[in-house]
Amino acid sequence: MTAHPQHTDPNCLFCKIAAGQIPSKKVHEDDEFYAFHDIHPSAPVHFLIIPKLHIASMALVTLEHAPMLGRMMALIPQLALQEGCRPYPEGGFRLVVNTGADGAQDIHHLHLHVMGGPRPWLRG
Ligand code: DGP
Repeated sequence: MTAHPQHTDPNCLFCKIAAGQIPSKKVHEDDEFYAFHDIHPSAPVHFLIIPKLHIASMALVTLEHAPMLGRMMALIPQLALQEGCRPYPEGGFRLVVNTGADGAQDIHHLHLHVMGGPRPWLRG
């Protein structure tokens, strides 16, 4: 894969995690993406995947980001299996992108929650 120019925010917690300046339990890293365990897991498997490019929120995503975000989505199935989600269709996982204050977004660096593992962690 070719190297991509990266824009990071020195004050952003997740930029610091992706740069290794703050420790995390790494799930995956490549030129463009970093995935790590959520510090407060809500499911037996719960990790976050982020672009290294600093985008503050899903609300700020544009068409320009679409190819990169497509590559990020395409990584998720293999990482979910690697982290212990059971195979589809009996298993699977849930993806969540909290967006803005009304969407309960606490960390302002775009991230996808990947959550799975045997229920009953998820009701309904
Ligand atoms: P939200 O912005 O609401 O989608 O949630 C942010 C998530 O990030 C939350 O589930 C907890 C996680 N988180 C916050 N700070 C840290 C941290 O320093 N390390 C790790 N691994 N996860 C964190």
